[in-house]
Amino acid sequence: MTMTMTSGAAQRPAVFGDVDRAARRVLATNWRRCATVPAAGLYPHQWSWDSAFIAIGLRHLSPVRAQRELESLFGAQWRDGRVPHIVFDPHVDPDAYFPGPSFWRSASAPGAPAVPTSGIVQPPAHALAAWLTYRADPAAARARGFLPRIYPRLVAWHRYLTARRDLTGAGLVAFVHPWESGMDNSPAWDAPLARITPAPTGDFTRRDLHHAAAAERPTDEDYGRYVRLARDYRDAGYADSLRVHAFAVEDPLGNALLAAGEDALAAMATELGRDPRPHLAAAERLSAALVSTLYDPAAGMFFPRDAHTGALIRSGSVGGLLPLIVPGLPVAAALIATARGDRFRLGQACPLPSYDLTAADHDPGRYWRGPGWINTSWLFWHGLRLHGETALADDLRRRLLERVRAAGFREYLDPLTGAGHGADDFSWTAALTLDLLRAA
Ligand code: 2M8
Repeated sequence: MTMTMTSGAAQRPAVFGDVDRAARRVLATNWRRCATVPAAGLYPHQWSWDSAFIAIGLRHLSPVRAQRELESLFGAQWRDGRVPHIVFDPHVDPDAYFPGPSFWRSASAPGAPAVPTSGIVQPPAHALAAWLTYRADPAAARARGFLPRIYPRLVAWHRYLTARRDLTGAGLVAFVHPWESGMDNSPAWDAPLARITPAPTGDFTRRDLHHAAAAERPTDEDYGRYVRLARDYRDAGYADSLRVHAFAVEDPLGNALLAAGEDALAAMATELGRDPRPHLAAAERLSAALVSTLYDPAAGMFFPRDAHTGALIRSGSVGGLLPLIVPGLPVAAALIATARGDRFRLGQACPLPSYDLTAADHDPGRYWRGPGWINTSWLFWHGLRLHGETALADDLRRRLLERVRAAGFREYLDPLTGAGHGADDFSWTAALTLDLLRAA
């Protein structure tokens, strides 16, 4: 078990006391009964991988609340094991967010929970988050039976992904919608998306533009394609096959989170007196498949693979560096060298840009096409520590905290100037800041 823990002795420089207080306030304000919304106006429901990152920060404030954050998400798990990317809050106006419950129609899907949800998924950051949450206060977790409750649900979630989403037989999981990757409008998806005919703009009403500037969000054309793909999946009864999914990509970050998650499940199994070996074997299989299928030695990074064509999509997304979170990854040194090079400028650009700084279409203010995000930088920081790169990790942590102190808890930042973009008081920015402030 090689996982690095991020909890432990508080080392909060006094100078960041205000940041700490403000981060706590954001998480308190964004808490709704049993879960945290990513941002009050723009994202008024519970999002899947947001909750994982939020739990990683919440565990320092209230381990029980962090457990509840994950439990409420897994309370909406479908019978086939999928964890929906959005769990809708029935107390919120159904038209506050598009696409809402009436679009996804989960109530008529087989095996969906009573609460309305979407039908797609997001990257599996949950096992890692659950293990870190458990470690924050094992006694409180044991008193609530947290692991016995969450472990089988996490196992079912990973089983859904490995059994239903290995669309090419390569032993890797495919995302079937850009929203599933969490990096919605990444340039990496431009080529596979170009094959999709956008739904006409008259078919839907965007709500995101009520809360954020159009120049910082996906275009209408992107949205039209998102709508088309989600509608086709829904109309196929959320069945998984290459025939249904016109868009299908094997994504480095998603598969890396799954591998790291299997490692976390192994630790949980040991804690529960079960056999950890199947999880360790799964982690090794995933790690080997990642390297043999998605790693490009010439580029020194991973690329997604189009499941329809079998070709790598050679686009410099930060996701291609994030397999660094996989314990024992044999190409860690090459990833770190790439991060320090011109494309990502680790040590200068901060947060790590979501997309290659040298690319002609790098856009420092538009969502996942250039800006830096705290969650992906947190993952890289976690990976640096895992691979013993303490000095680089400490430097990244210090730079991230300085950026947040200057810009506030913004959704994303210009990686060169530090200017904030997107939503304010964004939950995972606040939560992961709290975690960085408490890193031992
Ligand atoms: C963004 O995605 C949603 C759709 O899921 C949207 O644009 O409306 C992404 O940044 C995603 O990674 C994130 O989980 C979500 C909520 O913060 O917002």
